[in-house]
Amino acid sequence: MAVLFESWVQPRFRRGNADVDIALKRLACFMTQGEIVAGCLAPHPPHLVYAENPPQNEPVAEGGWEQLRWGYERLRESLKDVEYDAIVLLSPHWQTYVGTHFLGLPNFKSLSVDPVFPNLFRYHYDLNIDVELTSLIHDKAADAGLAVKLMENPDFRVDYGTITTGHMFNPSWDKPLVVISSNRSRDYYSVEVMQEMMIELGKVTRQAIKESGKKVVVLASNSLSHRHFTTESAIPEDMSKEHITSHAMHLWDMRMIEYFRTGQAQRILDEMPEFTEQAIAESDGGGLSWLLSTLDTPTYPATLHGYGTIIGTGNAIVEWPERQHKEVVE
Ligand code: 2X7
Ligand code: FE2
Repeated sequence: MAVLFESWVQPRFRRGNADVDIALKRLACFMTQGEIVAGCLAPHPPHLVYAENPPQNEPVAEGGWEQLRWGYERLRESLKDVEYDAIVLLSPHWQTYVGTHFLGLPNFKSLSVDPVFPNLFRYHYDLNIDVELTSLIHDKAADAGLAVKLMENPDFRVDYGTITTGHMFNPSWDKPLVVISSNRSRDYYSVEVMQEMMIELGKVTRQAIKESGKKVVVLASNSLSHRHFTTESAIPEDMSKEHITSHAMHLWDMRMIEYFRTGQAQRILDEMPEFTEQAIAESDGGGLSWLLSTLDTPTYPATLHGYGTIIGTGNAIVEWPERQHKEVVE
């Protein structure tokens, strides 16, 4: 398309001027290149959906976890006037041990039940997939030497991490998704190996989005510190029982948030092994490393929309407004 645009416009305006030539090339690229409009950390404890009482979820709650739900409200508000075509999401609860998988059919519809909290989350979902963008990312990842697979079983049950983040980010479900599994390379190898693979996956995701010509939001669906309480209170939404599991977990969460808010993504990547191991963090699924890589390791400050604990785990809702930090295309 860029080539077509250039061939149409050049004879009309060019007149042998090199500056005009370069300007036209840039314009042609901007017209056709896809972009990431925002990258977000968008955690998925099912408690958030439970507390919202949407019609799709069977259990009924008396509210709860408002700090985080208001955080999601602020994130949605921040993006309400931003145009985009698709949401690309990596969930740590779709766990694949041989490579990275992608939902590969146009639609998935069924009931998603949280195996640990079936009392809170029984959600009837009906979600659409951007198969074109999925295939582009999948093929690029394969070309880069990553093990990948398209999930084309129509009866496949989508995990609650994908559904919760999908619902809290966009309750109307009116945008197609690209859903990426969490390759458990951390379990077989180490945080370092996992992160190397996720950084590569992030790079090819960014490249594929640019080539697609689409505007996209990328979401890493994970908590920060991830040590749960071992028992649930009689009323799950009783907020007098909710707090971080330990001071050490709090310190790790605040350290990560400080890096988010001061544009220190490289430091997060550098400290990922210690963070993941000491805070039992849900970054073990690779989502956070992948997200930062899709954003080209940002040096600008992210916006913290909310922080709160859920059954003792630490959760931050964070937005990197990538649309305000576009690189100049040569
Ligand atoms: O998946 C989760 C989670 N990440 C954190 C807290 C509670 C439940 O589920
Ligand atoms: Fe989780």
